[in-house]
Amino acid sequence: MIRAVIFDLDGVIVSTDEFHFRAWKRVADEEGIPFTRQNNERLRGVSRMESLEIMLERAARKYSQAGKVAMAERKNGYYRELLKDLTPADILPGVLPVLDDLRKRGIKLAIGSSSKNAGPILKAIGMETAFDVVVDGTHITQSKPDPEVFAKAGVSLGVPPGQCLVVEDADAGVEAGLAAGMPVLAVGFAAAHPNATLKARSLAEITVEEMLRVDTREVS
Ligand code: B16
Ligand code: MG
Repeated sequence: MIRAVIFDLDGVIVSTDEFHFRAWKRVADEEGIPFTRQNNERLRGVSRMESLEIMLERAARKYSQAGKVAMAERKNGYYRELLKDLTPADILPGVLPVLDDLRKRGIKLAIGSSSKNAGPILKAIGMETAFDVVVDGTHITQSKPDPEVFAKAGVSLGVPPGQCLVVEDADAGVEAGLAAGMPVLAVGFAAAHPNATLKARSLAEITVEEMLRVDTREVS
């Protein structure tokens, strides 16, 4: 039986995944590094510095550690500029009705995000009190696909892993949820992941009954 749902933030609750892409693209263009939307898919769910390393795989030159840190900070500055325009209108389709329905059924709600910007993002979309627990990039040492973020959220909620459903838009996040021993609903890009427990194009295209019907015995 599912007693809690742990939502990824970027790309599941809010469309900030597009802002991440635009900020990385701006840095890549400045550095003359080829970077496409398809390249960007591998950055979903992984930390800022790991994202940078993936982007630099196509760079023609090597960068010093200090140069990399400066580049990651530059990207975050561009990203924070884009976040200034964030409003509740950026909440993705289906999110509010699903949260409302889950809450009415007594299901606990959490955020499990790799982002260090999760606090300001939740505030900008008016959802800073919508979740019982928020675990984000400021609370973890290992980013997805490591299970740390979801394991911590489960412990804070006081719900065993097999009774927490993870909702993710990233392959790395699907793997993190499964590694934490939790069933995973994959949405968007991640819906192509072969090991996802449930799949949907978005939260607007799945019912809460379908989400809660997941057979937790299949998850080890
Ligand atoms: P920041 P999520 C992740 O958030 C993003 O998907 C990923 O693209 C980003 O690199 C990571 O957060 C770190 O974000 O630079 O804001 O700390 O999808 O796990 O909610
Ligand atoms: Mg995400």
